[in-house]
Amino acid sequence: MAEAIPLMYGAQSEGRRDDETMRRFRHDRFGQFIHWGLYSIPAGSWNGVTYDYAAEFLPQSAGIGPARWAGLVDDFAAPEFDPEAWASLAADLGARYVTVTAKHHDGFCLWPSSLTDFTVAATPRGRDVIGELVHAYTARGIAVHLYYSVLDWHHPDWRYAISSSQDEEAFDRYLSYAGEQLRELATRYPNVRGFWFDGTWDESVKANGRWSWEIECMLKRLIPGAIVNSRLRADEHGARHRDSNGALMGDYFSGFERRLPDPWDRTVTAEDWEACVTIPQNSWGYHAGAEVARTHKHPLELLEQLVQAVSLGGNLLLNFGPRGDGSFAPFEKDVVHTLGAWLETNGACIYGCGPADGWDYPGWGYYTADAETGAVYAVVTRIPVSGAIALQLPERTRVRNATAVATGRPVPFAVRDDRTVRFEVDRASVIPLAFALEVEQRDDTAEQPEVNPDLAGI
Ligand code: FHN
Repeated sequence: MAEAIPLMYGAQSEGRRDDETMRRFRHDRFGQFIHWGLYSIPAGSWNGVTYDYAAEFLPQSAGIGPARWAGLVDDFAAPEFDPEAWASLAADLGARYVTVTAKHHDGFCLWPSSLTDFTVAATPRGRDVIGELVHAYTARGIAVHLYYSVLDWHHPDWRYAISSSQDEEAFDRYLSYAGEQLRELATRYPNVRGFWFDGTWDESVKANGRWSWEIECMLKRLIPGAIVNSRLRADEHGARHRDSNGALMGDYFSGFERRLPDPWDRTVTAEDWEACVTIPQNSWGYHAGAEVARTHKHPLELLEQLVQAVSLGGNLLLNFGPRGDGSFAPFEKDVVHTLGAWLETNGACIYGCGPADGWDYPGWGYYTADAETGAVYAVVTRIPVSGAIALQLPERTRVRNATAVATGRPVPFAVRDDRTVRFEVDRASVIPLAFALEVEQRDDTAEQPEVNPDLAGI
């Protein structure tokens, strides 16, 4: 194993955090991402042209300069913005935390920052969106993480790369601005649980690993126990997410974006991680275009992603893009109702759960296990045409009972051999079926039936 290289600005801790705040984040498993800002108003179209790319990238897609884009501030009246209704929607979804865009790449701040005029304070209603949301979500027992884009298209001192002393001076001014904004956020909203960083892929940011290290230190000093995603961090050699010795920086890996690890990839269970996913194929801000609408995932596809994430020890952050007026679109409310209803009766196999050790990926769904009790759950998301579900048991394991999580009713099963039990499921079922398995270790010293050598190895 190669000798670790000495680092000043690498990972600040080793292994999983095991404090209460991190245990809560891990237990929550399911978060709602909110992308809302000026981009939500044009929703992917500009001057009568629709751009079938992510709505929040419209300035790039349509070649709109910062001054023209800033003109949208006057249109950001958000008559339907109702923080309590947003918090109720998150609760109905079954989300246990929410991550909200305080500032996205366009630099517009959803809180009245004292460091710039480009904020909600300049909008017709001038409401402190972040402050009202933090209050409403917290009042519903929903933890809040603030999304902050280091990338800032609006700020004159932003640089994509540093290629001169002038660039360096300008970007240092920008990093000071961003650092003071983050101090401001942590000071104004001290009961947020974490910070979700984005827009850290440019050379200019990778060349400032020390700044990212200092930001992590500052936030955790201002809010003890604050949770920071790995996407903030670079080390002094420009390594991102994991330092030059491979150690995870920040508190959980946040590199799974619009994708999950393979369902059989148990390597990811070694650390905390979160995957963030969209309902359309690729738009985080609300996009009104017909082509993008055709890419919307079915709610049950999103539910399966949640179960898959939990089966591999991760969290799922599911994105919603409220419309410019502050309302949610019907397709998003469908997702809320479908996932919320399922979680209402099946949440036991999600919240507080993680990988079921020894239970390999079965193909017809996922196994999860309660991290405290060890209870094992089988969640069927791909019902075979036969309706027959075979469970390959870990060695020396016996299933004593099985019950349907949603109803608590016993579920009959047949023991096929000492490593296989078989369930019959309702082929007409149109939602994932979750079973709680009561398992015990088998005493293998007991008499084992003679194995027919002709069958050995089948
Ligand atoms: O460019 C952003 C995008 O708009 C969105 O915020 C996602 C969320 O993870 N992050 C960036 C793309 O990687």
